[in-house]
Formats: sequence, C-alpha cells, structure tokens
Amino acid sequence: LRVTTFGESHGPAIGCVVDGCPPGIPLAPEDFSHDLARRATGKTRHTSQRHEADEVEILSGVFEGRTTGTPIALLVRNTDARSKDYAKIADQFRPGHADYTYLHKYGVRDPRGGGRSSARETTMRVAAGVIARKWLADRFGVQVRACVSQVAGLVPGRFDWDAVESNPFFWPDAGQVAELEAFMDALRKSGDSAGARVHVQALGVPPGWGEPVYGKLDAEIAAAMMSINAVKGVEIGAGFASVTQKGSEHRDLMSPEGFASNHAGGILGGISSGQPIDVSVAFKPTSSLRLPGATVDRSGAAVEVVTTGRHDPCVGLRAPPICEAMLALVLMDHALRHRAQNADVPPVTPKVPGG
Ligand code: EPS
Repeated sequence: LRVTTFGESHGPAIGCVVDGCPPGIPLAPEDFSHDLARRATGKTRHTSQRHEADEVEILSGVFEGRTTGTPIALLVRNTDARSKDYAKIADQFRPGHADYTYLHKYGVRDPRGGGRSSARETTMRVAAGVIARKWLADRFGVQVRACVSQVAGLVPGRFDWDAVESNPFFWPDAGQVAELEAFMDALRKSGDSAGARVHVQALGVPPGWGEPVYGKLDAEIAAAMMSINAVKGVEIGAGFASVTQKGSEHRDLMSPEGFASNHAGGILGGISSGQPIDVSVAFKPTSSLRLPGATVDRSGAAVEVVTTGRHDPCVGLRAPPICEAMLALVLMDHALRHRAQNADVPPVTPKVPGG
C-alpha cells in the first residue's frame, strides 16, 4: 500500500492517492465525513477558526461503489483559505516553524500560507486512513482508536474510553473537561500554545504482522507518526519508561489465559504479538504565536515576528483521528504483505496466549 498527499493549505485543493488497495471494498464519499469532521478546525473555540467544508470527491479507483484495485485519488477543495495574515510575515521566519527549513531546502517561499507544513495536510491522511480502517475492520475485526492523554502538564485522573468521543478534547476523563476548557481559554487569551500527547491503540490485530529486522512494524509505525506535522516523539508500549524498568518488570508474563501486562505495546521483535498495539505520540506546541519573538528575515537582519491569523493553540487536540489513520494505514500495509508472504503457511502452534 502506498499513500501520498498533495496540495497546499492555501492552494485550490488538497488530495491523496492510495495505491495498492484491494478491489471490492465498498467506498462512497459519505464514508469520509465522520472522521474528517472529528479532525476538522472550527468545531469549537479551542481550535483554529478556519471553516472548511472538507467534502471528499472520489476521482478514481472506485466504480459502482466499490474499489477497483487501481489507484484511488481523493480530492478536498479548500474553501476558506485567507492569506492576508501571511503576507505580513512573507519575509520573516517564525521561530520553531518549518518555513525556515523549507526555504533552505527549496529556495522558494510560498507566501500564501502554511503550505504543506500546515495541519491542513493531515486532512488527506485521515481520508486515506478511512479506507484502511474499513478494510481492517471488515476483514479482521481490527479497531483503531485514540485519545488525548496529556495536555501540557495535565493528565487524565481516570481512563475511560467511553468518555473520549463525547467531549471536544478527545479526553478520557469526563470529570476534567471543565478544567481543560478553562486551561484552553486562558491559553488562547495569552497568545501562547501548548503541547499534547496522543495515545493511539489498535485492538484485534492478529499475531504475526510485521517484519523481523528491516521494516519492523514498530519502526514503520514510528516513522508514520513522525511524518505527521508537529510530532516530536513516539513511544511504543512502555517506551522511554523501559529505561528504568528491570527485565522482570518489563517482560509481559504469559499464561494460557493470556498476557499479564503489555509493556511491549503489542509488538515483539518487530512483529505483532496479538496484544493491543499501544503507541504514544508527542505533539509540540505550535509555533505560530501572537506573542512577539526574536527572529531574522530573509536578508538575515534581526526582526521581531508576530503571527496573526487562525491558528491552533494546541494542535495535538485535533490529532487523535490523524494518529488513528496513520496506524491503520501501516497495519493495512503489513496485513497485505503478511498475506502475500504467508499464503501457504499452515495455522500456527503453539496456541496464542489468551487466544
Ligand atoms: C494551521 C493554520 C491554519 C489552520 C490549519 C492549521 O491554517 P492556515 O493558516 O494554513 O489557513 O486553520 O488547519 C487547517 C486548515 C486544517 O484543516 O487542519 C497550522 O499552522 O498548522
């Protein structure tokens, strides 16, 4: 499975191509609405106030409501881009923003907006992910879900997956929503931004998906998460906490009833173990701030930059659907590869713990 996106935040449209998808999957434009709405801006006062319709047009790869096996091209037209705020900073670099490195790479500055470094690009990752989620659920019963598990220093007091979709923060503790609202209101008023952590999980992944050395499942999940704008860290299972664990604590004991813990995050030796796949993703505080900051302009002169416009004070709050999509896409890719390599392999013994 190969996925690429195209388009800029302030261009006429954004889109993606999903190539290598099996034929016969039912697919209609309305299948995308739910996940795109979960990711969208402008739904609450806590996100960017840009209002995009985010309507998906299927340009290819689908005939009479089913995928044909040919490349699937999806298009979303930009309907609410506003470039005037960017004109003011067209010759300046935002500290902590990719506009500096993009210019060094390409020698071209697109002054219309965030371009491909804008979170707008993630719309099409979510759209592509819809296809993978559908296929994984129908074929294998695999479910992918995510929540925000930290905002700045705030962590959930309790972890209830049922609470996640009923508040604007994808937050697993309904009792803390008022506190988060107050935090976000104060943050927005201050002109500053905050980081966040997203926990993304896949349930029902059978054991055996992945690769043992090159293209390990965890390596490809980490690469996929790291390719999302604003991501600065990825952990699988216990992640960095494994540094201070003893082997006797970290190992997940097994019995005929199943695994006693999941510090491995569902992946052993680059291959799924059959346990839930647990991934934690760190989103940096966004760099487009109303607070003045020291920087340089294109000529190298010292200037002070102030970013106005419609930006997210905490872009991680919109990230759970994006992380779900990336995890689903990597899993679908590995499921297809596994099927190709193991078509003739008889059922596995020993029995899977808990299976
Ligand atoms: C973003 C800045 C704003 C946001 C955008 C993310 O867009 P722009 O300045 O490019 O118009 O509204 O998010 C979206 C438009 C979206 O659909 O996610 C940024 O700086 O990342």
